[in-house]
This record gives sequence, C-alpha cells and structure tokens, in this order.
Amino acid sequence: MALWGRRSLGALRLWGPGGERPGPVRAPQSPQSRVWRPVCAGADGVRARAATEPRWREPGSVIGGRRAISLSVGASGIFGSGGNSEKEKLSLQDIAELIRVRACQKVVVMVGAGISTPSGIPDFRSPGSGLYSNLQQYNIPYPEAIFELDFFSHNPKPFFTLAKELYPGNYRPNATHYFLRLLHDKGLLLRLYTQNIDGLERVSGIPTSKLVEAHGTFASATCTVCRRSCPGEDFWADVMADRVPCCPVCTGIVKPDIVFFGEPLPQRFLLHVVDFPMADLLLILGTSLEVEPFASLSEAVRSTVPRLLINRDLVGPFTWRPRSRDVTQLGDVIHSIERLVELLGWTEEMQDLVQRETGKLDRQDR
Ligand code: CNA
Repeated sequence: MALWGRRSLGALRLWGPGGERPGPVRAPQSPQSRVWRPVCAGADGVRARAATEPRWREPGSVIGGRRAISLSVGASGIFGSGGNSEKEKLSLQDIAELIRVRACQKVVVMVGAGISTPSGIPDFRSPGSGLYSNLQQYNIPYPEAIFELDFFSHNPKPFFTLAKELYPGNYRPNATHYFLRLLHDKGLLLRLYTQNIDGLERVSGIPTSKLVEAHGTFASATCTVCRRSCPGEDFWADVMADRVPCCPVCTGIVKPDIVFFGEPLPQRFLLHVVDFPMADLLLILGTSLEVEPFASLSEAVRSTVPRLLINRDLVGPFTWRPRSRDVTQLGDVIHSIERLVELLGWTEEMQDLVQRETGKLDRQDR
C-alpha cells in the first residue's frame, strides 16, 4: 500500500511462461510509457505470461481449456460490435439494467481510499482532508516514509500511530461497502480487489474468499526478525497503549501484514490472472488509480467488457485511454451508489441490510 506517487509496490513477482524464476516488474513512469501489464491466464491455468505477449483474450477465445464468456445476452444490444459512436455509449442506467437482468453476473470490483472517506477515514490525495495534507501529526520527514521498511526499522512509531487510528471498530462500513456486500449476497460478485487497509470490506460481511486485499491487512502480523506470524488481535493491546509490539519469541518488532515499499504483494493478488479475463463487468470505485501494479488491473478486462468508474474525478485510463463501453459517474461515491441502487430496484433490500448490520455492530460495541 501506501504510495503517494505513480510508484510501484516493489517486487510483485510473476512467473513466466516457461516456469522460469520470478522477476520483478517495473511500474510505468507515465501512462504513455506503461511497461507493466497484468498477465492473463495461460492455457494451463493461472500461470502468468510475459508482459510483452498479446494482451487480453476476446470473447469466444479459449481460457484455461474452457470457452471464455461470450456476452451474447440480448440486453438492449448493449454489447454491440464496438466502435465509438455516441449512439453506443452506455449510461449508468444501462449498467444497472445489465446487472438487473443478469447479463452481467461476474462482476469484478476495484476500490480505493475514496470509498472509505464517507466512513471518516481520510484518503491520501484529496486536497485539504487527505492524509497527504495532514502529516504533521505523524512527525515524518516525507509522506512515503510511513510505509518504508528502512524508516520503519529506525522509527516504527509513526506507522503504529496510523495503525491505532485505523483500529478495527473505530470506523464503520458505509453504503458503498454494503452495496458490494449486496452484490455478493446476490451471487454477482466475482471478486473485490481493494487497496484499502481499513478492513471495512470484512466488517461489512463480505467473506475473505471474495476479497483480494492487495495492499495487505491488519488482520495478521509478522515478526520482522524471526518471521513468526500471529493474528492481528495479538498486537492490538500494545498498539492501543502506544507501545511498539514485540515478538514474544525473539523480541523483534512485529509488523502488521501491510505491504510496504519493496515488499511483494500478497499471493492472492495473482488471482487477477483468472478473475479479470472472466469478468463481464468492472466497477472501479473511489481510487485515483495512481498506484501500480494495482492501477493497471483497470485495463485487464476484455475490451468488450463495460467499465464503470464512480469517483470524484476522472482518473487513469478513463482519462488517457477511454474505451467505448466506459461509463463514468463523477461526484460523491455515496450519491452515485444510492442512484445505482435505486436504478437496480434494490433500495429496500439495501435499507434492510444496512439496518441489520448496523444493529450487529451496535450490539458488538456494547
Ligand atoms: P487516493 O490516491 O487517495 O485516491 C482516492 C480517490 O478517491 C481520489 O481520486 C478521490 O478524488 C476519490 N474520493 C475520495 N473521496 C471520495 C468520495 N467521497 N466520493 C468519490 N470519490 C472520492 O487513494 P487510492 O486508494 O487510489 O490510493 C491507493 C493508496 C491509498 C493505497 O495504498 C491505500 O492503501 C491507501 N489508503 C488507504 C486508506 C484506507 O484503507 N481507507 C486510506 C488512505 C490511503
């Protein structure tokens, strides 16, 4: 996690087609010079292909020995022949219709800090309210330091100040998290890829099997010296008491399993090689798409697959390489989600879900 510029989370390693040893992948310096690309499934399953090989398979091609999804459902001719004419442009209403009639039922979702700002957790880049503008309290020389291993081993306190702030229970899921939960309850969520470390997807009731917490989690931790792993609960008492947690075996500093600069992404991130070619709808919510390799996943769905961006501003490939089936809904994420829920006819179910889950959290807090 934790990148403020267009920098890459260090050493995500992908296996080449011949099973050769993994090598690091580079982050692009600019959108035009993007060199890293997510990989698509090879004929033998999830093994990754070289970034220079042809990119995404088109509908009807064979993935892992099975036929790729063919978007042939007659949902108002929405999956037309391609092209860029105004006539073919999709709207939020069209996306809702595709979900409603189940023309799309393998929905992949990518989210970032913007979905949690309505819960009260600042994002990085929003001017004024973002963490980037409010770093004085952490006493760090520059923003990236809080997630750098070198700085952490020399001074872990700023990171644990942030960890204390994000303590589970301090914040609650909002309508966006519950909308994603509803998508799961209806059997439509193929996978939710999150950059967030606040754990609110879990709190909303989405099972971990449906999650890829790409930048790690506070749910577990590892000793930086002996590599002993422990559950998150084991170190929270120390964090809440402003103590740096230490390993009971070797006394090394225990670091929550949040991905720092130079660290590999969790193994589960590799699920993208099967999930993205299978997706029939991509939702991208509350992210600046500035952090690699996560950001490039936005281009990993087939070109015929609609992509819906819900964000305060236009970001990533929606700016510099838009596709004909892109839909952008700019503005506050909660308003956009409420509109989508209304178009889907799910308003009552959402209200019931939120009420039920809020009640559960209230009881836990007592
Ligand atoms: P970011 O770069 O700060 O971008 C957030 C995006 O969301 C921006 O484009 C904002 O305009 C947009 N946004 C913010 N609030 C809203 C809103 N209410 N409605 C609509 N759009 C909104 O954050 P990213 O997630 O893209 O960057 C990746 C970093 C941020 C990851 O490493 C995260 O781990 C890290 N981060 C996570 C959290 C968290 O866990 N909640 C908080 C802060 C930072």
